[in-house]
Amino acid sequence: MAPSASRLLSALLLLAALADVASAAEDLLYVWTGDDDHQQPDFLAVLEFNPTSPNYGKVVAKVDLTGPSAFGNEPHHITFSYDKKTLAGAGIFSFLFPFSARIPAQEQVFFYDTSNPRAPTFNGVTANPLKSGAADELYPLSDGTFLLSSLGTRAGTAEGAITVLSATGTILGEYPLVPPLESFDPHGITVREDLDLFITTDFIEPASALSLTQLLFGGIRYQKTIRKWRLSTKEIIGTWTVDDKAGPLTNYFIPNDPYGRIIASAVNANKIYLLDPNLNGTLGGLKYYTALDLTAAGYPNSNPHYVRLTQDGKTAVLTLNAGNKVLLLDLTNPYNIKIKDVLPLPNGANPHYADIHPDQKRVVVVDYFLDFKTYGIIHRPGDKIIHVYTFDTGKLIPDPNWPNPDFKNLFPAQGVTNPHGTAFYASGY
Ligand SMILES: [Ca+2]
Repeated sequence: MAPSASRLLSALLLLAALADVASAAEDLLYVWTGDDDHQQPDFLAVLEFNPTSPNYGKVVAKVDLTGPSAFGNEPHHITFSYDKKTLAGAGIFSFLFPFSARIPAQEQVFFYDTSNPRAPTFNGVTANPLKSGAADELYPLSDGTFLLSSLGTRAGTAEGAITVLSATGTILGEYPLVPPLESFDPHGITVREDLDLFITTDFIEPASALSLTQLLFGGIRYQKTIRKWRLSTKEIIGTWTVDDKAGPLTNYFIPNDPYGRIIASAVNANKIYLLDPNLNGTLGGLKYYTALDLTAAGYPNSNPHYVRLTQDGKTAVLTLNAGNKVLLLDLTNPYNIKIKDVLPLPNGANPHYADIHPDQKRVVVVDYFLDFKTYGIIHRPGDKIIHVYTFDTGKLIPDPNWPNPDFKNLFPAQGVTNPHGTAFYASGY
């Protein structure tokens, strides 16, 4: 063999060896889970997510919270830090526990050490924002910090906050310094560091859904505002006012879109919006457009919740929480989103959270939203099943190897448990 061919062969063998390492890389699904009757600790479940493993969908680890704040948090959303060595999870009910006098001020955010991804640990690292309650979504920034959205104050009234947290639970700031006068109840967060922007959606005023205070509101107070922030200064620099009582829940920058446009779901308006942030005046103003009207499309009162985009920005998966469906969407023209496929779930499934795996072929859908029980008037307990669908064929197809773990009975010692937010630990992508 000529020397050049020999070198080529060596290089190919090395590449093959590296490919083997990549295929052996970790592929795990973390599920932030609440104990339904609040009698056992809330916990993090780790499920095998490698589709070639005989243990695909089985429990790899279960890590309970410990300490006085371990109970009744109603685990909501979680995310990894940028380096994936820390997982931060928010408890949307943690702020209620001063009323129940379990402890004077329950911690609201919990940090797991994920240095060993198959055996994460909880070492008691927590955070408790001073100004805000109803802790909701977290977003990791490249400097190692997190942005946390909180829907309301410590009393559950309007004027939530965005809190900046370190990976060790230190509160680095609570924003904005001067809140908007009304309707500031942030839920969804989407960030483009390259544009120095982040966007938040004002969903509902939490107190309007609580038993103690709901009569003052006459029903759930859905908000109608979406905020444009400068990331570096954490200032609100613009506001979209969308349909009255729209209830914007989640929002995502279209990946790499030169116009910086955003897709947002509006629960009560039953619509998907396209938002134009008016970068350099490119499109002529801070405008929004109805990109998909679900009522007009034949899905009235369906409550769109999580909309997740593929990395090419051309496809999205959407959960209909009240409509009990999962939709596959074509975003080729983001001003006129088309429904490509509809996957019906049983009545009462209540799909809420969804996330697309980095492989861009599988989507996780979690059937649970919130069950306020005696605390309030939102009762969407779902069937507590986690689904996996493939969608790369243009259809939503249940993954035949995924065992559809049912959190009603997956952990018998806890009784019923409620899976909410998930996060992928997927190396090699
Ligand atoms: Ca229990």
